[in-house]
Amino acid sequence: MSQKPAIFIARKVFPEVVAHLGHHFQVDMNESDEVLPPAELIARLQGKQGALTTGSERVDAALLAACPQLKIAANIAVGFNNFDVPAMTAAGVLATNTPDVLTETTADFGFALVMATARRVTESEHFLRAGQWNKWSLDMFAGAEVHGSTLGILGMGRIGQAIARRGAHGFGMKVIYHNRSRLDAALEAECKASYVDKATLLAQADHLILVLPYSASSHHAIGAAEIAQMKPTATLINIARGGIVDDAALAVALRERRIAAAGLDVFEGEPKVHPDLLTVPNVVLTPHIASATIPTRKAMAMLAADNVIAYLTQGRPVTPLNAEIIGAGARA
Ligand code: 8YV
Repeated sequence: MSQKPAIFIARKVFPEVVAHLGHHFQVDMNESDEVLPPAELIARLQGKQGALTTGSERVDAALLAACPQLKIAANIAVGFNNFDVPAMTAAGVLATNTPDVLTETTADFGFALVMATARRVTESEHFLRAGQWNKWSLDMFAGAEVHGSTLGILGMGRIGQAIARRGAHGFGMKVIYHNRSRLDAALEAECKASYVDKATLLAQADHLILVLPYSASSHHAIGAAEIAQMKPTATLINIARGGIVDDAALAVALRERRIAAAGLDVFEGEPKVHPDLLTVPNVVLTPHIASATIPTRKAMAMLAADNVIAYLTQGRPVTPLNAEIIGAGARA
């Protein structure tokens, strides 16, 4: 009997996902769950045909050259800015991500941050825990209105649309959005969202939420100049990727109250957080947990596993990013 192909799981995943993969492959997993330095990742990938990765592992030309047996890297994330997709395509290595399974969960969390930020939930909790609450006052932690306000969405993919539906249908918000391409009329009507240019979005949003992918062109899409165009009463929410916001400029703007508040789930250089963000009170900070429910994280890991199984056993991945390599362009 021929040996099963070998694969590597770069971070610890749920036992049922390991078992599922084990039916088809010899499975090696990074049990420590520490982020492996590139050289160690390369060492662990020797002889492996497939890898399950997360946003913490970079798959680039150097890794691909050093791992000649690798045929697929399946990201356990919808975002894939940790992949150099052109280098993967050139090397004939398949890239996959996990769209759809996290859309509604991530949109829920976007709204959690809108609510927590506008209504000053964590700031007031810190105050209470610190024993500072000794009387009630009319304006105590008075925040911004959510229902009936204007929700601005930058990036109108699946998650942006799910946020728009929540805002329009659940909270009676006016929803405006800006995106590289405009949605078709039927989808705009269903989301009750109106397309505007970026300057209008910045000027009119009471709550601006970022849901666009990170790339060289979205680096610092929100910096000091953009923040200056926002209302002083506005809130800014980033559930997309670190680097889309200039965190240093945001910290200054929050300290000087150029905008009211921010809610951030992602950071430039995370898991490090800009020290100035840690000292301003009007920011809600969470450690990249927008998709973190047990069912969704299991679904994401399972979809990544299914991509590896489907590609290595039948050549037909579920959610490929560079399907054009399949066939003649793929590593043998
Ligand atoms: C992931 C995310 O959990 O899917 C994404 O793009 O940002 C999160 O859902 C994280 O990137 C770990 O891979």
